[in-house]
Amino acid sequence: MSPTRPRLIVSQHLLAAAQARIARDYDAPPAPDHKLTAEELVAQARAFRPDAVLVTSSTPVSAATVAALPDSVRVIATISVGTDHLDIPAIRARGIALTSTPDVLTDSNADLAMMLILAAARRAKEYLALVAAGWGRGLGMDEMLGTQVTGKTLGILGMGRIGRAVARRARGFEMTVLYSNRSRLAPELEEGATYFADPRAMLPRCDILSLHMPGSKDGQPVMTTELFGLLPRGAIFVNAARGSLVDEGALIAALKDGHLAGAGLDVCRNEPDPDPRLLALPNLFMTPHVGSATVETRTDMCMLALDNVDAILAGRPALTPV
Ligand code: 8YV
Repeated sequence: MSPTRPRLIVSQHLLAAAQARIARDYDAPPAPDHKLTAEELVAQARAFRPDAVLVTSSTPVSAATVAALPDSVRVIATISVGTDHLDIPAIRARGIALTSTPDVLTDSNADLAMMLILAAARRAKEYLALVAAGWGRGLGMDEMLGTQVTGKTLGILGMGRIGRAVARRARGFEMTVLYSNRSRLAPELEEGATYFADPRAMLPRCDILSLHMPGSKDGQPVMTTELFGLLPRGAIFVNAARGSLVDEGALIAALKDGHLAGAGLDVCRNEPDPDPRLLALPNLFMTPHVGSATVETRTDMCMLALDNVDAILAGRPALTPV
């Protein structure tokens, strides 16, 4: 008789390789054809009684959701590095193991942050619009000029794994790197970047500011009118972290009045329906939360989440516990 296979549900369809591994190793219902809401996740969990629940950052797991999960659930594995969609104390209080997928998405996210820096500084949205409209007329010597990136000063708010990966890339562009973080890093992790305990002291020196900190749970923004105001006129602002970090009204005002020359966002507050005022700005280059969206990285994220589930259900320690 074959041993009973562990039971698992997923909040959204995963990459084919991950779905094949699930089909091979688990009892699982067909993957959903849309991202499950928290209510749908709970309904499926109560009907199927899984040992493991795989979610992404698109499916919030609040205290109420945790309370409604059946006793069968032993592990929640989020396919994300961010955990702001999860009520961690509630998960812990129910004795459910929790894992995430750090490290495997660091490079992909840092690559995208560089793309946003370059796109925002070099007016990519306006150039694309011009070319899409047929181009039709050679630009003048002083027309539609962007901001040079090479050699500028980059400020990084949040110098964790991703912030440091952005700093490494910025050095390739001969940039001076400043950072602000809860605590100062060891010199081997700083790699020459200059630490500011108070971001307010760093911002006036930044030609470009990039956010790489976890999302704020209470929705309180880090970037307010006051903080945008501390950046020098003509600065570039980038956020590939979480939309909750930014007061979008303050960002829109700073982009409209030219205090910021441009911005690059991969995230916003009301995903996937951004404030239309953001989308209307010619100097805001935006991507749809795709920091980890490469074949390599999304494959690694799914496989790491499944490795974590395998470990926990086999009584071994998780590879990347939260
Ligand atoms: C994912 C993310 O795209 O890792 C994170 O925190 O936000 C992203 O990598 C996301 O989990 C997919 O919804």
